[in-house]
Amino acid sequence: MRHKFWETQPVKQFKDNGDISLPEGPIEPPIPLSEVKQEPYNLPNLYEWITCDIDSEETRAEVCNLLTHNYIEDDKNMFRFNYSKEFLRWALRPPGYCKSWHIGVRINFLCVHKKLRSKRLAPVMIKEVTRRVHLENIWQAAYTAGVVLPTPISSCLYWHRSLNPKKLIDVGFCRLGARMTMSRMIKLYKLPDSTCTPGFRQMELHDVPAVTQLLRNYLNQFEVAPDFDENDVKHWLLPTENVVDSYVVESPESHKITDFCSFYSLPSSILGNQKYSILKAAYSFYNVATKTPLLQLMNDVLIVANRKDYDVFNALDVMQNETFIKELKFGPGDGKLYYLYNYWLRDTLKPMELGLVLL
Ligand code: NHW
Ligand code: MG
Repeated sequence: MRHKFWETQPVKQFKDNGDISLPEGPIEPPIPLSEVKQEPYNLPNLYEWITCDIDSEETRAEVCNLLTHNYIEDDKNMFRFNYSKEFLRWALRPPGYCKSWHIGVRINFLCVHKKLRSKRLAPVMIKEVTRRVHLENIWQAAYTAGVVLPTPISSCLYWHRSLNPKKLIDVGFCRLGARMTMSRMIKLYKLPDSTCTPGFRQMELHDVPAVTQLLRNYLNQFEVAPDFDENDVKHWLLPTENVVDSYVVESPESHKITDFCSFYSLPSSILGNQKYSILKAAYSFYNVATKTPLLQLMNDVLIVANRKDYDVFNALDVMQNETFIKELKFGPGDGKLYYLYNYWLRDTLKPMELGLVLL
């Protein structure tokens, strides 16, 4: 398959895959900022660039509305991600973000949506955001997509743990298998009311240094992972109601933080169901177990998510997630592909070699 746009970009091309003569690292070196194109890319007539002010309640609502009606759907178009305004505030304003990277396109009076597909607008938007990132002297990026582009560094799979099997079946998220009844299904996925690990509690502000240490030590072992400092941990992991939730295990004896787990909250709209309109989904984020077995820690997170009324708990097969996925009754779902922009990695990575979760 030809990729008219991606073949012109500094990303690993399919034809070079596995070429051992190429050095790992950046594909194109940085250039002086004065040589980065200073004017925005041209848009077709009647379209104009805008910078979305994510701090403004009104703009946030507009972006939220655009995504709610036009963002990612599953293969069968039964569900569509429904990012909340609070989630967008969190996802789009991490430490080091620049306002100018929140680009939007408007046509006169009308907001961009489904009707503007297949007009080669995506390449211009990607080039424009790349140009603005270059102007901040940043030359690499990581991204994920459901579609195959040149060239994934890894292909991962989503796994789903039913918490509310009745609703999941009602909305068509899963089906009753052969020789399975609703009541057996409900029993199969039933979880206890309270967590079992002593010292398991929600993360608090004063845990930030300890959690940062735990995470840094843990993420070190992966081929691709974020390099979190305390500021990042505070932003990405400190609990925010209905956005992100984190738990620690504080040793009852030493009061040391020995384990950590987290999930983010990303509901989906249920398309065309009479009874339900929203699927409440939790997504496994970063988990570090040094003392508590990971399986037990994750079982406790499932208990918490279930208590908070999530319908399903999702996890990618990244990091050490494979070690609990089967045992904790997750079932397989869609794939998610990971990519790097302007960085050559010789070999494709196994999901377990990835230490990065993107929203
Ligand atoms: S992935 C989610 C992407 N969004 C959705 O799936 C929502 C629903 N779909 C759409 O809105 C998570 C449209 O279908 C989109 C494409 C806008 C996806 N990534 O305008 P045209 C992210 O957000 C290529 C990258 O005609 P369209 C991560 C496609 O292969 N490229 O298509 C985003 C073709 O190029 P080719 C994608 O359907 C990371 C060209 O776009 C893509 O109207 C972005 C066609 O354009 C995708 N998901 O609009 C990269 N989907 O070469 C960041 C299609 O094959 C890179 N395409 O001819 C790093 C930037 C920063 C660098 C800093 C140094
Ligand atoms: Mg387009």
